[in-house]
Amino acid sequence: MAPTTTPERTTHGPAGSADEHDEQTRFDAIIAADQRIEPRDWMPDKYRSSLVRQISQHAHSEIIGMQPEANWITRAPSLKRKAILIAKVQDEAGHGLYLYSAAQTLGVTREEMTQKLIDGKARYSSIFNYHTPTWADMGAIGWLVDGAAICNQVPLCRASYGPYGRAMVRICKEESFHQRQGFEILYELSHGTPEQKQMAQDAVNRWYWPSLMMFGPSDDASPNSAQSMAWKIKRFSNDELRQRFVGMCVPQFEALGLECPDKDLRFDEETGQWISGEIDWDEFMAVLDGRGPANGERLDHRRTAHEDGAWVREAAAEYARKQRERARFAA
Ligand code: BYC
Repeated sequence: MAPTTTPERTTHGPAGSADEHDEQTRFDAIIAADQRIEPRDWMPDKYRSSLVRQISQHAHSEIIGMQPEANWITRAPSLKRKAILIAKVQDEAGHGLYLYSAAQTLGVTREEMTQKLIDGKARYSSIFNYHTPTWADMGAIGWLVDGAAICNQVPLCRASYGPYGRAMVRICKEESFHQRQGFEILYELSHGTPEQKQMAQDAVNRWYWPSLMMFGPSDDASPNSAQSMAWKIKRFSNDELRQRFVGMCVPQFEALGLECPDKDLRFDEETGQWISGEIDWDEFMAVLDGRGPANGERLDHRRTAHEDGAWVREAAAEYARKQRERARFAA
């Protein structure tokens, strides 16, 4: 596939020059006015690199995130469930592609991003390093993981970088369906036989805490938050969004008839908020360091899929070359 080139930049002067000062002033005014930075606009190098960091990690999460559910496509309990799950996993592939495209507008190539991922040098969401031993895990992923993703991603629809914010609008719409289908799987199980209800409870017990970790480290341990919020990439802090998610889950646990695995969860009358027990940050750090239950197999699988897909990339490149050649002869 054709590599993407760095979009033409509108900087007129060298670093520290009067021109660059004007560009910075213009950039700051766009951010202050809550307008959008577009690919050809001047932007500080650190804004660009921070966006590449976040958007590429987000894209990788969508792609690696296909694996825990793809594992259940052939084993889903009915044809209808299979069809729904296939559609959901395809949606995640689409999300990855929109996000890689958004990152490419910043001058990084798809090949570079993919290479970093398969070399184990790129991050992707911690949540996808856990196993899915039962059908109920499909429900827990849809309800909790997509639920947390929506909570985190709806504010990203207003991210100051245009291509990222616009990609997020469609992604969030699709995530809402995903969340509903997960809830529905769990609702059926929790209103089924005692064994089915127990299966639903066990899956929720497995996924609840890791889904809280999706929001990132606590605010005092989040090195990127302050700058990302000043640039209006992030609109809320990690803890604010995590708190919002916990508040959303409580009535839904009740509707499902399932128990929240957080035994220390309590309602604070003064703030009107649900306060969580302590998150196991050692577990979070271990998963980020590559020592989660499924880190190794997720990367191995991605690497193999990339190698198996080499012929598709070669065929596409050859087809594009022939098209160019034909166009040249025709001209
Ligand atoms: N997992 O300073 P912080 C989906 C890293 S997929 C791994 O707070 P930031 C779905 C962080 O990157 C949706 N790494 O960072 C798909 C940073 O590392 P570097 C996934 C994490 O960026 C299939 C360091 O820790 N969602 O929905 O301000 C099926 C310090 O953190 C995690 C997104 O990708 C983590 N959980 O805030 C079903 C959302 N948390 O780069 C569903 C987009 C933190 O400094 N991303 N790190 O080495 C974001 O919103 C933000 O990047 C985060 C972190 C809130 C995740």
